Amino acid sequence: MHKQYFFEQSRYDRVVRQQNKKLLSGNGVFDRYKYPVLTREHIPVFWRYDLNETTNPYFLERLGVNATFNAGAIEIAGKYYLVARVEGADRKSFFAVAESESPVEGFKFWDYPVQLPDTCKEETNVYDMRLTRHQDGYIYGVFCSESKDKDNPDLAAAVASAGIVRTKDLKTWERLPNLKTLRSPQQRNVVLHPEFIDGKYAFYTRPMDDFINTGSGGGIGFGLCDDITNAVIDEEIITSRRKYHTITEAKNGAGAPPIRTERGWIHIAHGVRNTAAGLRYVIYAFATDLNEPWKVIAEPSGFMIGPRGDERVGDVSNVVFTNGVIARRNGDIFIYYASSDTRLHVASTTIERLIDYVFNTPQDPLRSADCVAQRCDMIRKNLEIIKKESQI
Ligand code: M1P
Repeated sequence: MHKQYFFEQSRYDRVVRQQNKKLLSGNGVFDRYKYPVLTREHIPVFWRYDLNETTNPYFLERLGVNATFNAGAIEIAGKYYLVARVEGADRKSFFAVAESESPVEGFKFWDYPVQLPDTCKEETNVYDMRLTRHQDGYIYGVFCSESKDKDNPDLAAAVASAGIVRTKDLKTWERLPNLKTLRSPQQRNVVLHPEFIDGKYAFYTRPMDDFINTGSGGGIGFGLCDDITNAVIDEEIITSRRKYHTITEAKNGAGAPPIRTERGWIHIAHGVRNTAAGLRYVIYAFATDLNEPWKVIAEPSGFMIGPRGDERVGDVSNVVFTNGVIARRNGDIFIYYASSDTRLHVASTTIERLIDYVFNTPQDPLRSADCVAQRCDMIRKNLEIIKKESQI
């Protein structure tokens, strides 16, 4: 073996053994961690280098990896699994399972990436899998299936639709036909709801007029289909709506499947606004009714997680994005979020804190004058408390 192999391997070993640390700078809603849970340094050496000294005498990297990000997440029998988006140096993304005994550190990729059944010949790229443990007994993966738009002469024109796979063990994947939404030409950020609604499968969708712009799509959609093996949605209704001059003005999209709580379904989603520096992606939360999960019942103002520090820098800067959450039975919540389409982090909270955040944080009053009045109201009450305490 080339001596450089041992150097690369020990660097990899160091990265996967690195212990993570909860940072103390939390805002009460969630805590960040010091190190990302997946980076391109987590990619095994034997995925990148040809280790045969005859065919690779200079130990050159043959198949580079650019980034590991946007991961679906699931806990199975006390272990934590991330189905990450791995982007090769060739720009194509694929899925790979990383496993750990801990939700915040020690994730190691399995020996081989996921080889999805190649049933969709026009598909060029796949990414952003959401994992749903469904009432029907399967674990579903819903992801973006991207193809060249053959009707558009622009070389970059693409079509996004929702691919669907299912599995019981993350090892054997059955590919089902892509979701068809009869009234929306393109779809990305589609998530399967974990329970049947009136005996039907329910999807959170993101109707879009074209590949980048949501256009007339009013926000996160919701639609029902009878048969998951030939999933067709006719009507989509809008749940969390995009609003002018808010964090969702340009786009929004569902994250992981919603978390069932006694107060309602809690959704952790992403919102996008435009700026002079380009699109800015943040993570926000809202709740919907337990029986009618398309009806928004609480929507705290602003974002929950915004890109901070090093998170702001990467291939697509100023982005935080989530498509994976693990909600443990003991009330611990782990939110896996990627920064700047480059690496994957974890944030932790608890179900009690999340419920308090979603249901008791005031709503966005949508106008500066009302926002300042809202803040002044809290300041006035706080100053009274401070005054009273200081007199004791
Ligand atoms: O580059 C930021 C994100 O852009 C897309 O999200 P959306 O469809 O809301 O614009 C996705 O391609 C996502 O993968 C990416 O992180």
